[in-house]
Amino acid sequence: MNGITIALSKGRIFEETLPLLAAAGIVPLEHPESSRKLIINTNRPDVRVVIVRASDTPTYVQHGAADIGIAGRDVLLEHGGAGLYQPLDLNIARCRMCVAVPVGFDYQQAVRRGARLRVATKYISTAREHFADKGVHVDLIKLYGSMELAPLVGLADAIVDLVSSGNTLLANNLMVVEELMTISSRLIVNQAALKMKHEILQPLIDAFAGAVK
Ligand code: PRT
Ligand code: MG
Repeated sequence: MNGITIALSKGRIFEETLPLLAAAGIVPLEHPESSRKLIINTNRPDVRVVIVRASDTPTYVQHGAADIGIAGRDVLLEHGGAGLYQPLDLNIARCRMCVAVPVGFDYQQAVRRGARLRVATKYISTAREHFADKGVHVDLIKLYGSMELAPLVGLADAIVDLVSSGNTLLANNLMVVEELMTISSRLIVNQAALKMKHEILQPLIDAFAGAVK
């Protein structure tokens, strides 16, 4: 394609990216929730948007199937970031990555005792590194979603998950016992595309930079 392809996930990232795109003069012609289309044209004939799963965004950009994309720091840490240029923290889709346990579970005591914790998470690499740094022995259990359920049914002692309002933890009688990091979404750019399509991409990156809150 002569123009550029932007990879976005639907939901919070798509919604929070709309104002940034608008600042760059780009308006998608359809909404992914209502149209169900995976390739969405914009008001600019040289710019299109592809709708991908949030955790797949870095893969599309790494392989050049999309020139540019927006992905959470959580997703980028798990992906590793190979082949990606990450020029901007867009400060959108903000949350915190936390360790949470059932209310009443004495996490500090379990850690002090040197007990082997069973931790369920989607974020295996990030969790492994976190507990290794603390010298805590863990058995990591990979899940793809609804981590909050795992401690409630005895699959795990703790979870590593994202928390924004805290309502999901509250509704499931869980509480945060540790914060690993704050999370926001970053602009990611295919390194080859940045050179080949510099004339289209650089003004877009500049417009995004100017619009970041
Ligand atoms: O939903 P899907 O399985 O397709 O993928 P996804 O969950 O990775 O995508 P999406 O669109 O839900 O999230 C995209 C990105 O948004 C993530 O990669 C994060 O960087 C960011 N983000 C910001 C969040 C949240 N806030 C968030 N609260 N991603 C997920 N959550 C979930 C969290 O996992 C937990 O289940 O929301 C729940 C907690 O929310 P509160 O408000 O109850 O605390
Ligand atoms: Mg989700």
